[in-house]
Amino acid sequence: MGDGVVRIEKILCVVQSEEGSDEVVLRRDGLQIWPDGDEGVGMSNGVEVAIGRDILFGNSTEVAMALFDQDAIGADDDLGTAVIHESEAGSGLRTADIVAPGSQYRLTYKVGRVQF
Ligand SMILES: [Ca+2]
Ligand SMILES: [Ca+2]
Repeated sequence: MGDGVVRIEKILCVVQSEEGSDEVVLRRDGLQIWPDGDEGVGMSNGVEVAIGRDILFGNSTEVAMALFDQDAIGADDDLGTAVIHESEAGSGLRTADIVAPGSQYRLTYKVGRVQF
């Protein structure tokens, strides 16, 4: 088991997917990582929101952060995924774009090692 951890610092909405605002949630392996409640965070063009979640790599060498827009009717929209690698540890603050047809978001994160 690895000791890698990724800290998701913030997310920027570059291009929102729908009119008004998107209702954004982040998931890993189908489990919601952010935000805490059921309601997605309202985001529109140019809005950046702090996240501050630490996610352990565990037995994997990568973490896939999946972005969804919640919709009141029908299934949530898959807005794409950012794959973060444990090998990025120690390289400081990084960004990853999450792009889908019609939307773009940017995650800021850093990868480190758990130390006791
Ligand atoms: Ca939608
Ligand atoms: Ca929506």
